[in-house]
Amino acid sequence: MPISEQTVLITGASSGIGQACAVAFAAAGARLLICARRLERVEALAAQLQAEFGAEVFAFRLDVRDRMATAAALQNLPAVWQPIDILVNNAGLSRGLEPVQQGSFSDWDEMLDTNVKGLLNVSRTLLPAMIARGGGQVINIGSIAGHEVYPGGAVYCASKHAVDAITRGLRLDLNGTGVRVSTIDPGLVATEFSSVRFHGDDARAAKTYVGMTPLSGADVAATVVWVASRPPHVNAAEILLLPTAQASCTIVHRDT
Ligand code: NDP
Ligand code: 8X3
Repeated sequence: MPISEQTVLITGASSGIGQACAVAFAAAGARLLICARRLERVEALAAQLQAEFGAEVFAFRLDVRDRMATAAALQNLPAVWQPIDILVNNAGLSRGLEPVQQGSFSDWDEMLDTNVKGLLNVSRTLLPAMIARGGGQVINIGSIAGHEVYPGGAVYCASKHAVDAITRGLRLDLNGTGVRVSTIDPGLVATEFSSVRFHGDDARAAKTYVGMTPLSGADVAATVVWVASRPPHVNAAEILLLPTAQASCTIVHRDT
């Protein structure tokens, strides 16, 4: 089915990669469900996409950590917004860069509750309907941090290793159902990610991208749309998407 005939749900659409995915899917003609905690941002994005592309967009507030509210919101979507063909599990964050022995329990809870349990909360709610229809697609936004571990990143990396394990486990559990499961695993992407990691210290966040050209949200979004537009018998299961200047989590060439 062409993208223009599909309904796509994107979590974490208020910023960065999720916002860029909304733009890319709207440009491709998809119907869009966009959500995040910052309702005013997703509502403004919906208005922009309607004006720019004539897109049909429904924006709503969702905190993926809240299991009951997530199930209620997704199960009570207006009938015209069912079925959902493609789920982009993008909502996620890092907090802190301290070694484990100095780490913050609340930072750990936030990362694990969002990146791991939040992704499961949304997927668990939407998968039964996809299975019943005999098709659908889950595209997880993993990370290079799901392939490697770096100093100070133990818990964030653990959360993205968990996304990798869940992606592979889902492919086993869903085999034969017609539902495709993919992960797109970016390296450095210039978004609000580092500002969030450093609790709003934007000067420190900016240093993450000094002297190199990171990926943009649009670079990742183009890959998400490419994965979503493969024919039904093709599953682009896993893509590691890096800036050319990045060879590993810690080996990044900088012109400084
Ligand atoms: P941003 O901070 O720009 O965007 C993160 C998005 O996640 C926001 O829309 C935010 O919305 C949403 N979000 C966070 N917590 C929740 C929650 N509890 N419930 C619902 N939505 C939530 O960062 P990115 O765009 O970079 O991050 C998107 C994904 O990409 C994440 O999973 C991240 O781990 C991954 N990633 C990022 C990389 C990078 O270098 N930037 C590299 C590899 C992967 P709101 O605050 O409004 O809820
Ligand atoms: C984000 C990439 O290397 O900052 O997932 O952890 S990294």
